[in-house]
Amino acid sequence: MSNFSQRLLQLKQSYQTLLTRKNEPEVLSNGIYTRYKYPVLTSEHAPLEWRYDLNEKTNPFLMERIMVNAVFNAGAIKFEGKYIVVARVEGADRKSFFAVAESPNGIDNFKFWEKPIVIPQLEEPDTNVYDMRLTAHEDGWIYGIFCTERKDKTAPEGDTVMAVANAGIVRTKDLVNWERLDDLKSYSGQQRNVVLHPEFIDGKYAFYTRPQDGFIDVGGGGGIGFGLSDNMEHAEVKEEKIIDNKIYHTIKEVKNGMGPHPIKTSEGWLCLAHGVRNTAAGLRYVLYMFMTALDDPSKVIYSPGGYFIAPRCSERVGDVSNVVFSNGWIKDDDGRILIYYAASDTRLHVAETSVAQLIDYCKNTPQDNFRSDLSVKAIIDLVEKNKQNAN
Ligand code: M1P
Repeated sequence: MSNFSQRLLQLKQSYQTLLTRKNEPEVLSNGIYTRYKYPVLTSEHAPLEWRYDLNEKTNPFLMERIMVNAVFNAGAIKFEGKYIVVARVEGADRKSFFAVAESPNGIDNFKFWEKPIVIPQLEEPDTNVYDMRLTAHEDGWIYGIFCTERKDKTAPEGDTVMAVANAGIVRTKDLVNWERLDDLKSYSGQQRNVVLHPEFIDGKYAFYTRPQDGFIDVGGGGGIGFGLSDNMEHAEVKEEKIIDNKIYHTIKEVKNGMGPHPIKTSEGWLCLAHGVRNTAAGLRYVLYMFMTALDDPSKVIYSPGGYFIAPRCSERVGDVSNVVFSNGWIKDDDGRILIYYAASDTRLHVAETSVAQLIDYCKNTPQDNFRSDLSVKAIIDLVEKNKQNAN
């Protein structure tokens, strides 16, 4: 057997082993959700055909011709009985793109479809695209709202960093063919972490937004906004009401943003979001939750304090360390919820929970009272309650 053939066999075998590896739940969870041991997608899951020229004549060393750097922040949807994620795949060239991967059970055996998604371009092409949120809207379309990033035309000469972020919009019926619609028009600066609500509100399309003055710094903007648009073809949010603000000395002191679209329950809408604070070691991204009223998704009714998921152990390390981020979750008919969260902008993980657990978490976790002495009081109240129960 030639070196080429032997190497190809080894590559195929190791790829197959990775794709068929069974995932394992953690032994003792916090009762709120159960993490799984292995990431569900990594750069190593990218198909060999994307990375290698498999012809011995044109690639005698069987070199990787196109490297994949990371697979992370994924939108998610249950589609035709399969658990589907639309992952952010980042090449070694730092360009992100979207690719569909499917699994029979949502926790392992994820496999990418043959080719990445082709996003049609507008007059001004996207430089970079990422973080697609999927919404199966009651109008019958599946929408993908993603961040489109372009160089800032107002950047002074020599500034090769300044960029402008906005929400790009595509829609599909089959997850294969995607129609590009106009980017979101809003009047509050730049936008990232824009999410489409699955139902009409007052006959209009409802968007969660995250207005920001600059590309990284939200500046005077920030918070999770809520606004309506008459249509999706030329989506325009004229007014944004901030429904969940960033707050001093909390896990969302610097900025925050909606995760996937909220999940409807009999007691309100379950919302998953990310909060960011600054530290001497850089920004720290965690996930947090809140619930909004069933008849008014812009009204927060429960706001458990602190983070819901924070980066742990190996999750803390990656290209952008100390980050967890989620833009996808799936609710099964039996109430099971799978949360797809990415670790440190590098790989994608899953945690399992249920509607009942998340409602209990949102309703019964003490809220943040913004002072150390009040956090101590919450613990002492719990100790007293436990003492009474023991007597
Ligand atoms: O690097 C962490 C995250 O930073 C951005 O999120 P936000 O706009 O809230 O700061 C996004 O680029 C996201 O993709 C990334 O994971």
